[in-house]
Amino acid sequence: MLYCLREAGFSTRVYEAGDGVGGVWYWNRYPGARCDIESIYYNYTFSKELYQEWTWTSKYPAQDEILRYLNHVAEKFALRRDIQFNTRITAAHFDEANNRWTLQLDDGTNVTAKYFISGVGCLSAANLPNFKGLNRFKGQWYHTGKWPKEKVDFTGKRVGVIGTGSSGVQAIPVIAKEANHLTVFQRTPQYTIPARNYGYDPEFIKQTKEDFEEVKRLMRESSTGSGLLIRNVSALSDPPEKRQQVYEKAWAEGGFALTSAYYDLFINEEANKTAADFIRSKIKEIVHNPEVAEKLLPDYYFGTKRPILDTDYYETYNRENVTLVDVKKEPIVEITSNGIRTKESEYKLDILVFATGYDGMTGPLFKIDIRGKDGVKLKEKWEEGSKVRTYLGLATEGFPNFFMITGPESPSVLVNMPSAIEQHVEWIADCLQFLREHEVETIEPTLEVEEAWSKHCREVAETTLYVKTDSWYTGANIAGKPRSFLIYLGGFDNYKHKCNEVAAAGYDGFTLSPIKALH
Ligand code: NA7
Repeated sequence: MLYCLREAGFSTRVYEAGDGVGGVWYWNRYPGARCDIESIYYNYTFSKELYQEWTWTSKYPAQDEILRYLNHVAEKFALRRDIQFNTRITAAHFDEANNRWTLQLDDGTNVTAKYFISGVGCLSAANLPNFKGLNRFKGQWYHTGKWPKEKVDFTGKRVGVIGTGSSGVQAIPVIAKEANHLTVFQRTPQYTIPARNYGYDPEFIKQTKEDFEEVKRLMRESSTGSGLLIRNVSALSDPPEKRQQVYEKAWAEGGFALTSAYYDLFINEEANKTAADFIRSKIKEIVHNPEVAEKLLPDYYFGTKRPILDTDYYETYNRENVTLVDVKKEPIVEITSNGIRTKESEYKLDILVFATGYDGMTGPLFKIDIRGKDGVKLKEKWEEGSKVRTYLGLATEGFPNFFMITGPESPSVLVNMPSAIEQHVEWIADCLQFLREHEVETIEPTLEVEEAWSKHCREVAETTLYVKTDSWYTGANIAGKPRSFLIYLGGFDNYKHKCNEVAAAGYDGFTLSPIKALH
């Protein structure tokens, strides 16, 4: 965003809570952290030169490699000079008297801006469940999303991990190899698929760089925003033996081959069951102890919590130094000075890892006291009637000149994030140039288009199985959070087309107030 706005001649300042760039890849330094989108699609496409000069080492690179890439980008485009690090924005209020945003920084100073653009991400507000007694714990404890820069040494330690989402599933096998003993506290068992990561060979990289235009086209024009193509075949049209072969091949290939094997896995219960049964059979095959395997069997619709890619996750439960505790059957009562006490026992721990996820989508925005016209708080607007309402996930009525990169009700986390980010960034940059050229003072969507977009988002979500499962996509992982499906599921290509149409029609659905109207 900074690069685009600078290129367009806008005076731009970025505020960042961390002491470096990288966002999610800056904070998530936990052991085993890596991307689960193929690296050749997990980068920017705005610069061909950047694509040619950066070489990924493997299909799913680890966190430190992605962070190096983002630092390289910051360096190459001299971005740091306009970023103020170690600074959190605590409040952002729109002042109607002069149509400006006042941003309050945590160092006590204020800044004024015509436009306020949020790049806070979808998963940056860590969820630390309110367990009784954490303050008494004598050991060290960490949240995966706020991992320290210094290496945490698990050698010889008794470690507890709470949570088995993407973060827990990545961390657990790595910690198990180092720790004296690992106890995993699982609330919901997950479906995870082997990543089968491998190092890229130079010939493949050379070819990919030559194919940059095609990579860019797939990232910008496909329904997933990446090279992952969903097969246009129903899981129910193949006879069971054929389907089994398809799943076996996808399992052997690893990655999201299985999720994209049939187009109806996430919309049809029967189709979904075929994939869910297949993965459950794999769990029973891999895990030697049948009682442990039983605890690991998920029973919700496959894929309706974020599908996970792992390296040796289920295999880890065959290790002698790993214990699995099912906290639905044996709830955590409290954290003691020595560990965790459940209804049935006390587990002595030296280190406790919270892999308990995030207050997704709206959480990062609500950490800032955002107030629009008439002093209305964004949180209050979106909690009224339990309804988040945005237009295209880019803007919201009553909050003029405020834009969200990958905001709620955009495709964001359910497509390739770098593609989603670039598309929003370019749309916003184009919009700001249009406003400047047409001497527009403020822009905000009408209530009518916003209501229609939110309704459309909900209707699309309701045609899928996603809405039938409690997950962070629906807000169900946070106590008291209103339920609404916060992501647009209609496909990145369709979504982008809609955004482009709106722009081409002179920002149809937005109210544009001319500068002269002020005088
Ligand atoms: P997730 O996917 O939200 O996983 C969080 C995990 O923590 C999940 O297993 C939760 O169980 C568990 N959890 C949360 N609160 C508790 C409490 N109070 N007690 C026990 N267990 C709890 O977060 P991740 O960081 O793993 O991944 C986030 C995203 O990053 C992921 O979707 C990818 O897009 C990348 P639950 O399932 O809610 O029962």
